[in-house]
Amino acid sequence: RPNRPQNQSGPSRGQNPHSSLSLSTRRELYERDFPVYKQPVEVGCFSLDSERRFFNDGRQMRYYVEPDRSPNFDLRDGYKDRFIKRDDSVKEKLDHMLRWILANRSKLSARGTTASSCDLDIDFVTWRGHLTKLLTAPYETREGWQLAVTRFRGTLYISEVETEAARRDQENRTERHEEMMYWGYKFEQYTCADTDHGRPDPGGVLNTNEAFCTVVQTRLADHRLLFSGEVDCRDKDPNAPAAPACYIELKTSAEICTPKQRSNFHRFKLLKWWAQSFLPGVPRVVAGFRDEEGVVVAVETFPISKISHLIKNEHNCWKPTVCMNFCSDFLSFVKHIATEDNPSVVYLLSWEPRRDVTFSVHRDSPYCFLPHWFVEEMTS
Ligand code: 0WD
Ligand code: CA
Repeated sequence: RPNRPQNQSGPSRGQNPHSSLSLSTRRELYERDFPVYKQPVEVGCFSLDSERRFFNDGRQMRYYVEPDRSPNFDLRDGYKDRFIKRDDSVKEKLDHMLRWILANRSKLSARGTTASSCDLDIDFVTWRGHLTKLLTAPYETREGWQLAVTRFRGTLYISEVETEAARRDQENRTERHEEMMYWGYKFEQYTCADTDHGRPDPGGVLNTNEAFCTVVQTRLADHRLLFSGEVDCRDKDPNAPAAPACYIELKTSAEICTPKQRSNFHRFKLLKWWAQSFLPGVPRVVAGFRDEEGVVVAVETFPISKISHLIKNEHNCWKPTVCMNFCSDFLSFVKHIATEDNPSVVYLLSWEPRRDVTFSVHRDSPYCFLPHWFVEEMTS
């Protein structure tokens, strides 16, 4: 069954020939050999400044400064008075990536390599975060997703649509939860400097509009991928290996006090951490373990290549091969259903835990996400 849409009972036909075509997320269907996943190559990067303006360069890169093993960082410091929060009601969709593509079109080898051809030599363009959701879907029991797909000049663009449930959760967040979302960013401020010789400045203003994003190219089975992900910082040693091998992902997590907490950490948190960093080839996660008061009591490095060994003792645990094979089959499914090449057509793929992935087709609808400036520039 290589790379065919999976369906327990085989494709069946309703009134619309595709309306009952669906894709299962059942784990046992994806337990086969690990698919080909080419070493991701960084083809560029971009930065978003304190006002969320795009720059086609690495000006927002930060440098990791190793803290003490138990540094007692107070993650609550500055939440009330030195915090500028990105407006998450602004839906940016793929816009920053599309800007990067327009600025770097010549780097993305054109099919046939004639100067006039502007088709990208790529099957899928998306955010890394969307692919993370695909990798973890066979193990996800709480949150579903909706992904909008448009085929344009042979390339499939994938952009997330916020689900109703996610919007409700966002509106109903408690003050405690709001503050805890700040803790992850505060840990970054305690451990990152702006230059390779600089020191972190935990007394400064923390602005979550700022971001440094890597753009990588790779291949999963027969899918050529171009995606971008936000990178927290890099190794400050100028002799460190080239990107993405010099990058470091920073995380915070509740300190682990009981065997039950350790098991949950392995089964749920390490899955998300592994999927997110494995995709762009980021080799390590530095984790700050914090207590209930938001004080970092321990710092530990997790090499991504060791995570799958760490979890092998857990009963009924997640498997990297299931994640990658599901993602690969999902992308095959998308290629199969999203056939009309048209920037104003959206194939909406919807998934809820314990259900199959289903889809619907929308023409000139509010789901359209490729902006006119992109379509026009790519067509001219
Ligand atoms: O739905 C999304 N994920 C969208 C992301 C929609 C539109 C834009 N973006 C972009 C932003 O430009 C942002 O800079 O997301 C970028 C990050 O993308 P990603 O790397 O693909 O996302 P993900 O892997 O989910 O998150 C990486 C980090 C997070 O760090 P942690 O350690 O918590 O995983 O990016 C941050 C967050 O710090 N982040 C975001 N930043 C801005 N907008 C967003 C977001 N929607 N989601 C996560
Ligand atoms: Ca992070």
